[in-house]
Amino acid sequence: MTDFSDIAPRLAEQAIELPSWAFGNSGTRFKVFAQPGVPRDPFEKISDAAQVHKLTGLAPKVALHIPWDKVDDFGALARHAADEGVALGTVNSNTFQDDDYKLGSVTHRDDRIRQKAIDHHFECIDVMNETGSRDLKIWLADGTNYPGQDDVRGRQDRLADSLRQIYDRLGDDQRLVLEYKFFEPAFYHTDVPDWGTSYAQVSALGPKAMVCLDTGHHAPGTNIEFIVMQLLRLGKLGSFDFNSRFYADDDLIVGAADPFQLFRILVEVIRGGGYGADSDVAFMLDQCHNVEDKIPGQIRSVLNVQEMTARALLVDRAALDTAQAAGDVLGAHGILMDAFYTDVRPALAEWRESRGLPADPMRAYAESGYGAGIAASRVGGEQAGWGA
Ligand code: PSV
Ligand code: MN
Ligand code: MN
Repeated sequence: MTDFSDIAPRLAEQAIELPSWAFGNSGTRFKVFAQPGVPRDPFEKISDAAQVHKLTGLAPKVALHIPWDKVDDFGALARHAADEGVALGTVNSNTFQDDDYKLGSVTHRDDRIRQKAIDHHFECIDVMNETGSRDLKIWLADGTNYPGQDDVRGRQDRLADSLRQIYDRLGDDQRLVLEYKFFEPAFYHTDVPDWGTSYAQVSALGPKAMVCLDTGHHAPGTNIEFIVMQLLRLGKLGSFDFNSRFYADDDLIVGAADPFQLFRILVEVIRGGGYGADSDVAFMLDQCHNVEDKIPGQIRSVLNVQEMTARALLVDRAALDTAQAAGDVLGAHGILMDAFYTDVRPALAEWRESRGLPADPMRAYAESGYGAGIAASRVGGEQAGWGA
């Protein structure tokens, strides 16, 4: 099997973007549990996210959500991020918390409402111009609840037209990533339900439009790594939203529900050239920490991705190719499983120490006193946006 020392340099190429909303209060439609010390504004969210990077070296960027993270001066927010040792990343639009969008946003039949949704994306691009962000991430709540409620073909055509207008506003170095989700909040049909629809829409737009794959947005049993392979093969995998699901869009800690699935996904990412400094695929988390502490929840998450990345890098590709070519079914399977079952945690702890990072970032955070400090100094933290 491949030796850890062979893959160590490649681990330094890992960068995982954190969602600003992971640091605010969140919950379900049943209850939002307020936690002491949650950020009172976007500046404090960035400061919390920076702790994750400081202790792991894995999370150099923070994604924003507009209008949740709207500030008067985005240049000042970007400078604050730089002072904290991180940068601002993907800008997420929001067309799902306004009464006007009850029946749709960029797919709406009413030109006024559709234009309002398009204008919101223009505003997001203005923010990107100020923050230096590359990616505009579009997740749409658009869909219907009942067969016959609306003409799904017409909605798809309006979606294409709206995306075209948004795409045409992008700068040369900016991208649009279109996220799909098979249901919720719409329950009969969703306007971008699957990778095929997202792929069809972004392909029509051009090279700066890509697909965003959120691991929690698939039906149970879906072979997500196959989708990863296909999108990489087609050159259209723009970004990941990583999280875990047991049932629906649970937004739990990545790698908690099914570490083997995360491993399989990362094997295909590496196989397809989606990992590392030469790749444009953005690794993001899209999670909420409803009942656990948020900063350590994010630390655990990036460590989980790192552990599975290390195991995926350990796959002996040459031996695997040989076994596959020979039709050695169990041999090939065994080579993959050898890598998966390798406990990389001690080697990763040493690797961290060799780079001046704490061997155990979870423990280092607990001992840092940061959590107690923010609990004492911040009163009246803000709602992250979910479950209000
Ligand atoms: C809603 O499903 C969602 O979780 C999407 O995954 C988005 O990426 C996220 O919200 C933030 O808008
Ligand atoms: Mn998502
Ligand atoms: Mn989601």
